[in-house]
Amino acid sequence: NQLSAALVVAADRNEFIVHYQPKVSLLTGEHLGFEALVRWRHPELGILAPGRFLPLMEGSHLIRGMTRAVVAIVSHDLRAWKDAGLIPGPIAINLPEALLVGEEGYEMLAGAIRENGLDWRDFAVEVTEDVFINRSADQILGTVTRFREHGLSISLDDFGTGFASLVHLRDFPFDELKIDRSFVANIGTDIRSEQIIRAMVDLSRNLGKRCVAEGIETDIQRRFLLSAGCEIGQGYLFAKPQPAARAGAHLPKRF
Ligand code: G
Ligand code: G
Ligand code: NA
Ligand code: MN
Repeated sequence: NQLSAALVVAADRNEFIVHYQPKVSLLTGEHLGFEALVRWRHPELGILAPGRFLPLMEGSHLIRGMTRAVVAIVSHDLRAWKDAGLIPGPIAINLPEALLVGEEGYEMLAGAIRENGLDWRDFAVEVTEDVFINRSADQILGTVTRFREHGLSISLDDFGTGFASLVHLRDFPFDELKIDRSFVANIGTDIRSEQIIRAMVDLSRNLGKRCVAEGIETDIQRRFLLSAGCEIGQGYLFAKPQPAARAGAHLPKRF
């Protein structure tokens, strides 16, 4: 269709942009880092969310070009923030399956770090559960292990909604588990969602992983998560995903 045709040239036309959403301490509100979230600035339709176009890219090389654009934009913004004495924290890139198998994803980040004088720890990587539809933990272990050897943190995203089984939790060496916002949305109304959140927090703690909750919109949700033992979160309660200029406005400064 028409959207797919326009998508083919979107990367070359610099139509992909990045919004940043902070990860914060649920106790103090302290800024801990960002997640980079891609948007497509479509020439006629305006800014489109990933739900509108990522599905059209699945299994195609286009997602690699898009990710390359995201990494370039994030590297540029990281450089500018660091040069201004700001502390953006690690910026998490959502890496698609296509870039977790083979060398390309690793080389993409390594190249961006080299070219912009950045550090590995300026980045983090998020992997959605869905990579395990087609891949075993084994098949992405090489790339993930190399990232981790540089001290870069790996998150397992959208936990509890997709295809990650307990076997993946056992065999896949990640650092952070992200509780999907569908569970968080039900805090206060659905006791089962609350019990599942408690179990996920306990599971991540027992495995020695950090736990991050997504989609926190209310103080009731924030306080429930803290009481369950989850100490890091993202959501509209703190900040929506925003362009760099606005996202950078409240960053801690180096003295
Ligand atoms: O930005 P939004 O809240 O609409 O994000 C929806 C989903 O799109 C998120 O779950 C996220 O995993 C995915 N997503 C956002 N940015 C990127 C990106 O740069 N690359 C990939 N592969 N997925 C992304
Ligand atoms: O797919 P992933 O979970 O990585 O992306 C997060 C998505 O959730 C983004 O599309 C972002 O815009 C959205 N999001 C972030 N915070 C909130 C929130 O507090 N409430 C809702 N409903 N969506 C959120
Ligand atoms: Na993500
Ligand atoms: Mn997520």
